[in-house]
Amino acid sequence: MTQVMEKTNTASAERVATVVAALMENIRDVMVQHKVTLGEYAAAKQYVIEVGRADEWPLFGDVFFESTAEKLYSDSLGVTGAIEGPYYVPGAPELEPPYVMPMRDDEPGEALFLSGSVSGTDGAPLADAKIDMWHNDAHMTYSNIPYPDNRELPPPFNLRGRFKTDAEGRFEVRTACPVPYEIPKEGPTGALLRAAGWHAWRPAHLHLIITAPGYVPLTSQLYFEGDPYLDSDVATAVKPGLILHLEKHEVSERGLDRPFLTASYDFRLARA
Ligand code: MBD
Ligand code: FE
Repeated sequence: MTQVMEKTNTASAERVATVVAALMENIRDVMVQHKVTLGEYAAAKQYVIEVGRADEWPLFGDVFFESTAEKLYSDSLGVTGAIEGPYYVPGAPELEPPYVMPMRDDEPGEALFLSGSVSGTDGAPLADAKIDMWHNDAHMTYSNIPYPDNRELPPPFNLRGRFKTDAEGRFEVRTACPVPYEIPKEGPTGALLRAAGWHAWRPAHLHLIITAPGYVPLTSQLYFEGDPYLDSDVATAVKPGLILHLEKHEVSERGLDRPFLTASYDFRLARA
């Protein structure tokens, strides 16, 4: 059994010495293998300067490297999680049941009821587990996030909310079903994707952080079957176990005057 990994924002001096040495050696190896020119070195140096100037290191890091660290971490715990990504904002509104995500009266997108449960990896249902969920709107925009194209933002904390499991460890929340998401392309991260010939899409996804006393917090994402980007997520963060089956309901029930979707997922948390 591998040792459970720490998630705190630290790195020991010993690890830094080991990992940084390996990193530098690997970069030099690539330079030698590909006979990188001085001009290419200068362009690369300018490129990383631009990433910093555009304040895109959070985006760049989470798109290209977070999934690798996340998989090592989740595997060490025996859980199925996914990357947090760059757009989590703490302090989202605490919802009251029946849970409906904060949204505009005319919020575009199909109504989605996400239901499910939270339990320990041992199967114990977790009552009062906290779920913090956030996702983009139908215009591919996250609330509270300044975009490089200075687009108009939805109201603060739109489609960001916190809710809890009931006494049986179950929950249901209504939201506006997210759509595939193209990461900002105007900045240096987008320029690199273009240069490499890669698209900038993530499949439609919900972000969630689940916490319960005595358990290790779980950061995860949920995706939807049939999404065109499941196999080519720019952030390489899709895991088969996180893809939901969407049930379409044509009849109007639940007080909604239009068709809606339902999906369900059971979260499993490792003991702390
Ligand atoms: C996102 O919404 C996201 O989830 C990731 C990983 C990167 C950029 C935007
Ligand atoms: Fe996201």
